[in-house]
Amino acid sequence: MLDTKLSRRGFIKASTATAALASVGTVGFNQWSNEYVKASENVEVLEIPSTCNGCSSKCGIIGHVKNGRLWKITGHPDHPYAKGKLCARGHGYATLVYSPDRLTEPLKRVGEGKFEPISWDQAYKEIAEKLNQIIKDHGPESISLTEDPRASGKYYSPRFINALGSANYYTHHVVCSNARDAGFLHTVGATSTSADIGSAKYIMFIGRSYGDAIRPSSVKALAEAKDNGAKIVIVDPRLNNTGNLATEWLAIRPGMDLALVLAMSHVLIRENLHDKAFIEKNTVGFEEYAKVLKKYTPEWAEELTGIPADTISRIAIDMGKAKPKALIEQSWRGAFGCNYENSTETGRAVAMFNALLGNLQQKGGSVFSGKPNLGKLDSAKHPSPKEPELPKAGVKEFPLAYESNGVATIVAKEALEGKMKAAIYNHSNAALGYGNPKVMKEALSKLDLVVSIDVQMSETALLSHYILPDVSYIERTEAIEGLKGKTPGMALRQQIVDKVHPQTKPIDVIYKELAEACGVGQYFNFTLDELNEAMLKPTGISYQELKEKGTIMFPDQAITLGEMPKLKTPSGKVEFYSETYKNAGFNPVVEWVEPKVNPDKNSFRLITGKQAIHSHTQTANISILMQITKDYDLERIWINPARAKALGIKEGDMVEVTSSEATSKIRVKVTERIHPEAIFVPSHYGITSKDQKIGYGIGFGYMEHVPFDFEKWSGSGNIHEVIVKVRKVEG
Ligand SMILES: Nc1nc2c(c(=O)[nH]1)N[C@H]1C(S)=C(S)[C@@H](COP(=O)(O)OP(=O)(O)OC[C@H]3O[C@@H](n4cnc5c(=O)[nH]c(N)nc54)[C@H](O)[C@@H]3O)O[C@H]1N2
Ligand SMILES: Nc1nc2c(c(=O)[nH]1)N[C@H]1C(S)=C(S)[C@@H](COP(=O)(O)OP(=O)(O)OC[C@H]3O[C@@H](n4cnc5c(=O)[nH]c(N)nc54)[C@H](O)[C@@H]3O)O[C@H]1N2
Ligand code: SF4
Ligand SMILES: [Mo]
Repeated sequence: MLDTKLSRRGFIKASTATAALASVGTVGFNQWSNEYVKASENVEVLEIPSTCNGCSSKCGIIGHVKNGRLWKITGHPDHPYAKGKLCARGHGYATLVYSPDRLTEPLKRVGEGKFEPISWDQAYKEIAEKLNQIIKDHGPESISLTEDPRASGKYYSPRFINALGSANYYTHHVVCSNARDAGFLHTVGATSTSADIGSAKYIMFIGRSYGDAIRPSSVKALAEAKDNGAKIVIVDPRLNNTGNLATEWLAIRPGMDLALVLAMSHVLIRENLHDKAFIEKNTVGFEEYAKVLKKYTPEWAEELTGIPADTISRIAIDMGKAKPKALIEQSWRGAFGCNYENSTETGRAVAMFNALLGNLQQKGGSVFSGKPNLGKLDSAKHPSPKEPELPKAGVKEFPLAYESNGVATIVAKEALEGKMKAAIYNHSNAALGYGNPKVMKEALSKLDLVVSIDVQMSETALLSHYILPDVSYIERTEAIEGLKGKTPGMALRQQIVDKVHPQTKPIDVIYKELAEACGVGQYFNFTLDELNEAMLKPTGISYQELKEKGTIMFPDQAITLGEMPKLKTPSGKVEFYSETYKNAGFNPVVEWVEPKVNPDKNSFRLITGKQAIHSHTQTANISILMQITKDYDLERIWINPARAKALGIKEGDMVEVTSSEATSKIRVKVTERIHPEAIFVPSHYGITSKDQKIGYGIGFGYMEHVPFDFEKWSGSGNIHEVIVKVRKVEG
C-alpha cells in the first residue's frame, strides 16, 4: 500500500493555498465592465432580472443595462442558489454576448472543418428533407436529440424529437450524475436528495467540492454550518478547495469510496447506532443488507481505501451519535456521479447510509425536494405528440438508468454500428465532453445528418453538417423554470438586451420553424408567451409580475420536515433490497465492486474535476476567465511530491502523460494535496476548435485519455478508469 498519510503541517499548508485559490473565484466585475462599456455615469440603468447560463445551477441574476448594452450582472437576492451572489463564472460568462467568436448565421458544412453560410429557410428545408428521408428509410428510432437540459430545451427538445416519432431524447448526465441518479432512484425513489447543510452537525463530502464546483448559496450554507460548529469531512484523493471550510480530509485511494461507505455502514450497525425506529417504519430489506455488511469491516476497508480502520470507525460512530443531523452529502459528479465501474453501487450505498442514520426529511439531514405547481398548455388546442412506438435506444442495454436522462453515448455507439443515422445536439459539446474525442469523431462522421445548435464553434459543431446559431442567454426569454427545493419557486430567464447578431434565433423559434419544415408544425402551434401564461395559471401570478420579479418563491408550499413522503420506489419505502435490480439481472443487495483498472507502482490513475472559474468546455473561450487560468497557471496537472521526486520531476516541469488512448504534454504542479496514486487534470481545457481563439491549444482534455467504456448499471462513462504513465520531457 502506498503511504497516504499527510502531516498536520501539510494539511495546514494546503489549506492556506486553498484560501488563496478560492479568492480567485471572486473576480471583480468592474474590470470587465470598464473594458466593455464606456458608458457615461449619468445614463439611466435598467435592471432586468433573469438567470445565469454559466452552469446548470442557472442562478438568478439582475442584468444592469446602460445605453442598451449589458453593463454588469449581479446576483438575484431572492433566487435560492444565488441569494444575491454570483460566482466568477457567472460574471465572466456574461461577456459571451459580445464575444467576437460567436456564431452569427446558419452554416452548412462543405468539407472537413469548412462551412458556408446558408439561409435559415434553406437550412430548415435541407435538414427537414434529410430527417424525413432517414425516418422513411430507417425508422424514427434512427434519429436522436441530445442536450444540456435548460428551461426552454427541457420543454421543446423532447417535444420536437417525439413529434418526429422518436423517443431518443438524451441529456449530458451520462458523463455527470447518471450513476448517482440510478443508485438513488432505486433506493429512495428520487435521483437525488438535497442536503440541509446549514442545520447539519456532521457532514461528509465524498468527491463533492463546494469550493470548486461552486453554487453560491451552497458555499454560504457550508460556512454557516462551520460557524455553528459542524464537523465537515472531505473524502477526496485531492485536498480540494472546500479545504478551508473542512475539519478533516480523508485522502482516499480513488475509486474506493464504496468500500468506505460499506465499512461505515457496518460500524453503524455493529455499534447499534442505526435508527431502528426509522428503518422499521420506512424501509424494506434491512435484514438482508445487515447480513451482507458483516464482512465489510473497517479493517477490510483500510486495505482498499488507505484510510485507517480506527478513523473509519471513529467517523461512523460520531455520525451515528450526531444523527439525524448527520449526512453524506448527495454529491454530483466527482466520486460517483459517474467515473467508476462501482459508481452506481456507491450511490446506492450512500443513499442507504443516510437511511441508516434516519436523516431522510429531517432537519440537518437529506431532504426530498418539493416542486412548484405549474400549469400546462390546453391539450385540446395544442395537442402533444403521440407517445413514440419504440422505447428510447439504450433502455434495453441499461435498464437501471434513469429513463429521462437516457444514456446519451448510445447515440455514438449505435452510429458506429450503423443503426443511428441522425443526431441533433443542442447546447451540448458531446464531441469533446461525452467520450473519447477520437471515437466521438468517428461515430459522428458515420451519421447521415448531424445538426448543432450552439453559440460558438464547438468541437461538436465542427463535426456537424448544419450549425444553427442560438441567441445568447442575455438576449432571450425562455420557458419558466420550476425551482425544486425545501421551498419551491420559479424563475424566468428573460431577454436583457436586443439581439446583437440579427441572424441568430432562440430555440423555441428554431424548433417551431424546423417542425413546420418537417411537416409536424401542428405540435408547435403556440408562442413562448402562451406557454408561459399556461404554466403560470395555477399560481395566480401574472406574467407581468414574474417579468418584474424574475424569481418568485412559494413559502406556503414549503415541505414539512419530519414527515416522510411516500417514496417512488416499487415498495414505497427505502429499498435496502431491490426487486428492480434482481429482475434486471443485478445483485439486489449492494456488494463490493472492484474498479475496472488499478495503477501499479509505475503508473497513476487519471482523475479530473472542476475549477471555480470554468464550466466544462463552454467557458474556455471567455477571455476574462482564461486570463485567470494563465495568471495562476491553472491548466497544470497535479502530482504528489514523493512520486514526482522518484520520477525526477520538479514543480513547473514539462511532462508527457501517456495512456492506452493518447499522449499529452503538459506542465506539472507538485503538491501534497494529491494522493500519490493519482494525477489530477483540471477538466476545462484542451479546446481543439481553432475558431475559439482564446481557448484553443491551452492544456489538454482529459477525455482524450478515457477509453470509450461505460459502467453496466447506469451506462455512465467510466471516466476515471484510466491508467497513465508520466515522464519528464524537455519543455
Ligand atoms: N466551477 C464549476 N462548477 C460547476 C460546474 C463546472 O463546470 N465548473 N459544473 C456543474 C456540474 S454540471 C457538476 S456535475 C458539478 C460537479 O460538482 P463536483 O462533483 O463537486 O465537482 P468535481 O470537481 O467534478 O468533483 C469533485 C471532487 O471529486 C474528487 N474525486 C475524483 N475522484 C474521486 C474519487 O475516486 N473519490 C473521491 N472521494 N473523490 C474523487 C475530485 O478530486 C474533485 O475534487 O459542478 C457544477 N458546478
Ligand atoms: N472535457 C470535459 N468534458 C466534460 C466535463 C468537463 O468539465 N470537461 N464535464 C462533464 C460534466 S459534469 C457534464 S454535466 C457534461 C457537460 O457537457 P455539456 O453540456 O456538453 O457542456 P459543455 O462542454 O460546456 O458544452 C456546452 C455547449 O453548449 C454551448 N452553449 C453555451 N451556451 C449556449 C446557449 O445559450 N445555447 C446553445 N444552443 N448552446 C450553448 C457551448 O458553446 C458548448 O458548446 O460534460 C462532462 N464532460
Ligand atoms: S453557480 Fe455561477 S456559473 Fe453557475 S449559474 Fe450560478 S453564478 Fe452562474
Ligand atoms: Mo455535470
